[in-house]
Amino acid sequence: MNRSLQSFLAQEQQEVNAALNKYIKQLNIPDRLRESVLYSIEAGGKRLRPILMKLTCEGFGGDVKKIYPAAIALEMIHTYSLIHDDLPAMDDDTYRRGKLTNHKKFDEATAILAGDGLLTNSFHVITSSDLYTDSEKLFIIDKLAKASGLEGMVAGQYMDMMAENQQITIEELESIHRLKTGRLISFAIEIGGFLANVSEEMLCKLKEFAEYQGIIFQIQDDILDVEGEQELIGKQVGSDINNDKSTYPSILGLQGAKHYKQQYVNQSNECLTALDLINANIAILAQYLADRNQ
Ligand code: GRG
Repeated sequence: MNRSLQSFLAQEQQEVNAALNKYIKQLNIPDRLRESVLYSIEAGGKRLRPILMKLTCEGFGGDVKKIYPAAIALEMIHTYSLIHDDLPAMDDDTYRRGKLTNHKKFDEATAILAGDGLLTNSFHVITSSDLYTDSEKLFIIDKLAKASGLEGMVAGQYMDMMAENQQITIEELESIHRLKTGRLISFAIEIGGFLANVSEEMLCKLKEFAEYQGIIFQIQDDILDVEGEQELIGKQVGSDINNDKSTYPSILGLQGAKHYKQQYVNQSNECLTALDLINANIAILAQYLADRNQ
């Protein structure tokens, strides 16, 4: 990664972390539950969704300060989804981001409640903000609930669980990930545009770009899993990668998945040229996300 992008991302991550900590630390939470929430919040997430929101808002000339409550809410929902995804009833994982998962560090009940609390309070971050008008609050909450709820990420997670150990087509895989991973990424990009007051026409094009970004993000995630696994096998180290699930490389092969991703990158780039952006930062981030190595 180029050094200026690396330091830019580090600086943005710090700003998001500070805003998240500030919100959570002023809440009156029982000690152990607070510890559990902060454990996952402070576990070193990349904060890519808030950064996507910020650069989209900035790219349309918006006031970037306005993204923080929506971005913090989004990251809280993302964190809840990871805590619950790791539970024994779901993926039953021991490690996340190189650390023990929340339920392994604390206990299952605490991890479930930490996730529940993050989800519920994400809406409070928005309602309690003085940066938004009432109608902006309503718009953001409506979009966030739809993106994360029963017709969004939760549906995608359910479909993913049901597809375990099943042969599925690339179209079925894609419809899972459009919901499971794509909807929160799309929310980030759309709200970045909304807060910069983009026109209806631009918002429509932006949604198309956002959908491509969600898919590209997931394909790259799957590619990184395979490459990581190959590296471990090369070093003769045991790997605990879950092979019960279909992925882009398991259906298309590693090279096929890379080629498939490139087609989406090309379509995403076409969308970008149709957007009235005042700088290239979102394009630089999109390129980085497509090629990221972590
Ligand atoms: C439990 C309702 C519920 C949903 C869980 C997001 C999700 C749905 C599961 C996570 C499983 C997974 C590995 C999905 C692949 C893409 C993804 C969302 C990866 C994690 O996002 P990053 O890379 O994570 O942005 P960090 O750790 O950087 O925050």
